[in-house]
Amino acid sequence: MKQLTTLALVFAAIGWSTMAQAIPINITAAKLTGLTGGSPANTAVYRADLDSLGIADLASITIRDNSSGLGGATGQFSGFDLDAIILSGTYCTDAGCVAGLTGLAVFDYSPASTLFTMGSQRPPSDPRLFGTDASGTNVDDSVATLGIFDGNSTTAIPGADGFLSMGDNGTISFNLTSLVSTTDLYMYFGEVGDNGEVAASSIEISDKPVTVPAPASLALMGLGLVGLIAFRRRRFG
Ligand SMILES: [Ca+2]
Ligand SMILES: [Ca+2]
Ligand SMILES: [Ca+2]
Repeated sequence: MKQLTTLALVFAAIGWSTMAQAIPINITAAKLTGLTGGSPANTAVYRADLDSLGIADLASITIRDNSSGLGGATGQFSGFDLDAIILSGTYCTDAGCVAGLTGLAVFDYSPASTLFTMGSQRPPSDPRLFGTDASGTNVDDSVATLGIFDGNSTTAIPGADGFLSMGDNGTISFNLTSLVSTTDLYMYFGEVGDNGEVAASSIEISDKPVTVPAPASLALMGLGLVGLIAFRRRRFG
């Protein structure tokens, strides 16, 4: 019995240790005055002060849509419409100021560093969300241009351009290409349409990259947990 417990603990430990050890911090963002974007220009810009949050070096940023099907358009435009996300040492109080900034070159929008989990579409659904590639599962940055506040705030096709619609409950994580000191650092991001979808979303930063646990790690951890549960049931009835 003791050997069984040890084995279960070892499996559980291996499972946990191979998963991401990130310590995410939920952050709040302030809406700036004015709007920016392409044509029409209705991108609302938000600012988060990343200094003094307990993370010295920033490794990843995660945004989750949790607008629960409320606000904004349907189909391929469902959910949070991300125009751009940048990091800068410059403090801005209005959207126009942010649109003129050149953000730090630490983003890579390819699937290697940008992990997108699409949310669901509200009917009538389209084959894929706006701003995604042909597979529908990754960002197409030639459309979304996530480094530039240039979104056209329209659902007309043609016309819509320059943003990614994440779908209801969609998630996007950016693993930065190098660590960034959070001293005097600001994050700015834009929501196309300024139609309330950003208010319910959550934003996390972490000093560790975000990883998708490999199925083998999860299976191993599951095996360990099952072992522990079996042991506890036997022992405690
Ligand atoms: Ca939307
Ligand atoms: Ca853009
Ligand atoms: Ca929107």
